[in-house]
Amino acid sequence: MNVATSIGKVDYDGLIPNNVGLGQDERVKRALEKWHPGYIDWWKDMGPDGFQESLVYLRTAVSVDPKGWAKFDYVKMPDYKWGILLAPQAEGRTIPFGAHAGEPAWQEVPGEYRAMLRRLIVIQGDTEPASVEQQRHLGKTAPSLYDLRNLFQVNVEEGRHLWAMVYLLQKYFGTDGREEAEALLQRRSGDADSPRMLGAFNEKTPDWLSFFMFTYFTDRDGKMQLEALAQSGFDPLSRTCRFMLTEEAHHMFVGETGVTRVIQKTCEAMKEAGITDPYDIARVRKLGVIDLPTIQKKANLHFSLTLDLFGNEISTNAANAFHAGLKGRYREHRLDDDHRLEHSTYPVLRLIDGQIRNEDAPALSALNMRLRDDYVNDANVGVGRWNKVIESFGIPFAIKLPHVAFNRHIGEFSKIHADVDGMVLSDAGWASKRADYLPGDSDKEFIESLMQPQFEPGKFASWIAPPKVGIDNRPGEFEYVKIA
Ligand code: BYC
Repeated sequence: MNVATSIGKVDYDGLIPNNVGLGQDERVKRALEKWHPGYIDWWKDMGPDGFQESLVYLRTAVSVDPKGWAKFDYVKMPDYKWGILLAPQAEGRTIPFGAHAGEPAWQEVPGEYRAMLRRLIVIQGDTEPASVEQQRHLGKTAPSLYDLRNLFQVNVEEGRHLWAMVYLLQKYFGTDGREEAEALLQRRSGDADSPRMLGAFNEKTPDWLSFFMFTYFTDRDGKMQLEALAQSGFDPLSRTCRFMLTEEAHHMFVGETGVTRVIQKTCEAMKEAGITDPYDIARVRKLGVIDLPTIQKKANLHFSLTLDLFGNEISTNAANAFHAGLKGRYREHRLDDDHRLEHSTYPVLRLIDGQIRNEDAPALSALNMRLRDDYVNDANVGVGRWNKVIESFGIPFAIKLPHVAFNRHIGEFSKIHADVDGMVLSDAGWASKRADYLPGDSDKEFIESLMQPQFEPGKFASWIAPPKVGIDNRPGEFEYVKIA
């Protein structure tokens, strides 16, 4: 049997479902089995708070066939089958970019790039448990069983994505890979001594609107970074990321439709009450829905936090990773250039003499920016769909993504304050306007007051509309979580 056909088959019998032939790889199998109890301990300590005995209607990946890879059933979360699944190996695949473009893709770690590759895998791995930690308390205030189930689906799949990275560390990086795998279970989101590696993953996800914004904006960074890593010349990483992207799509769906449903409910309530001014915030809030300006503030916050995840505007790390053939561009294969970029430039927004201006930079150094630009375009598509909902109610309001210089903590613009249109502000100017742009204490208190659980099948909290269709086509009153 050739590798390409055997790889589609998932071995479900052992402790760790997989399509990587773990049964024949005693060393890695033992390493993962040793790591497993620590993972379960982490899940119980830092995964969803409560609900561990509840039966949750979850999808589990049972194949990597794009037409039918998931099976839906009731599962207790700690019994979820966190498997290791790689997309099928493409026969004859070559390295798509960089100095090694055109050479056969690596099946083993290229020695000269070992440290760089390990760092990329560790950073990617670190975000997965971090997001579960950030969301662990949300179950208690879920606006419906449908949403509760979606939260848990996202959580178990982020857990599986951790497994995906840990597999690569254990299989390809020996002792230091094992140490990194352990450390991934030790760091904690927001911990003063041992925080998660990237800024946005140490922030709080305090309420469900934040959860939807996070899955819309931050999971979309996940999509972009995974797309870039899916191009990797290191074939096992490419194949791992390609399958992760299949799951990631649902997470962004949860975010996009979540925000849509919040907007829908607000607009419906405003219409019913005859409120036409979206800035009549006190009256809108009395209806038990979230006013549109507050939704905009949450979008400003989560979008700007997520932009920080693209790193510095000018990055030698990014240039080196591309040159080495480890991390490509978004949809590298569709781009029509030499895929080496040694002589090309790319326009980058920079801070020049206190002004925000475009400047051409060497394309290799500007790769973080290129990915960020692709991200902003992608993020704008769903925002357009949110605005269609508002428009359909005739309410004069549109959600708008803030300027990339707004509220930044990494890169060029971390040195300045800018408003949502990219106008540079003095410290005093920022201090006086901040509350217009970002959620303040009273916004947080109001949202928190709405976060009351609604666990009756088919019912929804006051501030969110039901979804258009159920998960796995289940009817409205379906009991997505049997709470124990
Ligand atoms: N916070 O050269 P630079 C996801 C550090 S999300 C803290 O510009 P580079 C998910 C940087 O590490 C996707 N530190 O960095 C979503 C470097 O430090 P060293 C996650 C930061 O490497 C939702 C220094 O500053 N995957 O999957 O070009 C739920 C110089 O920076 C930050 C990846 O990110 C920051 N934000 O770019 C669940 C892919 N930014 O090495 C999951 C892998 C930069 O000098 N990671 N620094 O000590 C990468 O490709 C890159 O490391 C980054 C940074 C894009 C993150």
